[in-house]
Amino acid sequence: MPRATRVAIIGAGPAGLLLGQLLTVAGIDNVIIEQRSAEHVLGRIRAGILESVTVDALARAGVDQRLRAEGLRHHGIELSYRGARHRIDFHALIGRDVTVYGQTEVTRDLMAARAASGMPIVYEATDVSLHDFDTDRPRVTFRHAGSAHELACDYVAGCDGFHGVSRASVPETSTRIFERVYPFGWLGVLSETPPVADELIYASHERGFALCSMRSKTRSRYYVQVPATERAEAWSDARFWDELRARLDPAAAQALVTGPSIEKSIAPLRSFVCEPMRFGRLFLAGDAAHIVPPTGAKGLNLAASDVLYLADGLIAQYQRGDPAELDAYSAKCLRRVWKAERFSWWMTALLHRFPDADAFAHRIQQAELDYLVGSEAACRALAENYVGLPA
Ligand code: FAS
Ligand code: PHB
Repeated sequence: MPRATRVAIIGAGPAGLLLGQLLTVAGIDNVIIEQRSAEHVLGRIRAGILESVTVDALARAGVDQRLRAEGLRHHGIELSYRGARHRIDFHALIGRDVTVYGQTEVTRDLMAARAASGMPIVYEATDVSLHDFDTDRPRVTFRHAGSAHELACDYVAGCDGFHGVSRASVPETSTRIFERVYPFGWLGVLSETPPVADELIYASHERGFALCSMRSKTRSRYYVQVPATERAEAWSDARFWDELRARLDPAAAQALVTGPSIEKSIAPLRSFVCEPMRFGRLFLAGDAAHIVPPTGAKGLNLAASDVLYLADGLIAQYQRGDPAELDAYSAKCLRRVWKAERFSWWMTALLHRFPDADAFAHRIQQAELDYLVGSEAACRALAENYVGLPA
C-alpha cells in the first residue's frame, strides 16, 4: 500500500474508476479507495444510456472495445400516452444518437483496465476519512484488512456518491444545497427477455409513469413509478408485469414478453446540487455533487463529464504547472449540471403522475405532450438534451 500519491480518489463507481483510468493513461499516479467489494459495486443495476460525450471519454480512457462491439446505437426514443406511441427521431432532428450499454458493463470494463494497469485500488476500506484538504498537503486515512493506513496526496477526488464521506467532510457553511425530493420512486426489474421494442418507450399514464429499456437484444430493463414509501418486496413478478402492461399502449402491451426478474429494486427520485464542487484540494465529481431523477438518463453521463473536466485540470496542473482549468472546474461542471438538472426535472414533470396534481395540472401535462409531439422545434429541443449537450 503506497503511503503517498498524487491524487487520492474516493469511490470506485463510474466516476472514480474513469478518473483513475484517465489519470493513469496520462501518467499521473493515483490510488482509488472503495468501501465495498468489487462484486458489490458490480452488482448494482443502474444506468443504461450513454451520451456520445461519455462514449468518447471511455475511448480516451482506452476502455471502449467491448462498448463498440456490444453497445446498441439508438437513433430515437418513443413517447407513449393516450394509447399511442410517438417517435422522437434524434437522427433526423439533430443527426446524433445515444448508446445503450449498461453502467454495470462500463464499471466492469473500467475495473479490468484498473487491474491491468497495476495502479492501486483498495476495496472494502473502512473508516475512510479526509484531512487537511484546505491545505496543500491533504491526507486520507482508512482501515483495510485490519490495519490503519494514511495516504498523503496533492489532491482528493470525492467520487463517493450521494451518501459518501467527501461532501460530508465539507463544513455545511461552505456549501449551498439545492434539492427537490419527489413523492415517488422507480421500481425496476431486469429480465432475460427480449425488449418490447427496438428503442426505449417512455410511457405517461394515469396510473403512473413506466419505462421500457434494455441492456441487450436479450436482456430488458423495465421501470414503473411507485409511491416513495413502496417496498420492492411487496411486488411479485406477476404484479409488476400486470402494472407495466396496464401503463403501456395496446401494441406494446401485446408485444411485452415477460419472464422471471433477475433483479428488482426501487430507486428514489431526487434533484440535488451541491455548490461549489471544489473545496481547496478536494474536488467533488458525479453523484457526490449532484443527483438527477433518472428520467433524462443523465446521472452517469454527468459523472463522466465532471471527471473529464477534472482529469484535464489535473493534467494541465501536473504537465504544464497551469492551475487555470482546476480553478475553473466547479463553474464549468455546474453550467452543464444545471442544464441536465433542468432537463431531468422537465422530463420527470412531463411524464409522472404527481399525487397532489389537480385536474388542471393533468390537462397541462396532456397539452405539453400534445404540443411536444406536434412540434419539430420542441422535439429537437428534447433530442439535443437527451443525446447530451456539448461538454
Ligand atoms: P456511485 O454512487 O455510482 O459510486 C460511488 C462509489 O463510492 C460507490 O461504489 C460507493 O460504494 C463508494 N463509496 C461511498 N462512500 C464511500 C466511502 N466513505 N469511502 C469509500 N468509498 C465510498 N442514472 C442513470 O442515468 N439512469 C438510471 O437508470 C439510474 N438509476 C439509478 C439507480 C440507483 C438506485 C441509483 C443510486 C442511481 C441511479 N442512477 C441512474 C444514477 C447513477 O447511475 C449515478 O449517476 C452513477 O452511479 C454516478 O456514479 P458515481 O458518481 O461514480 O457514484
Ligand atoms: C435504464 O436503461 O436503466 C434507463 C434508461 C433510460 C433512463 C433511465 C434508465 O432514462
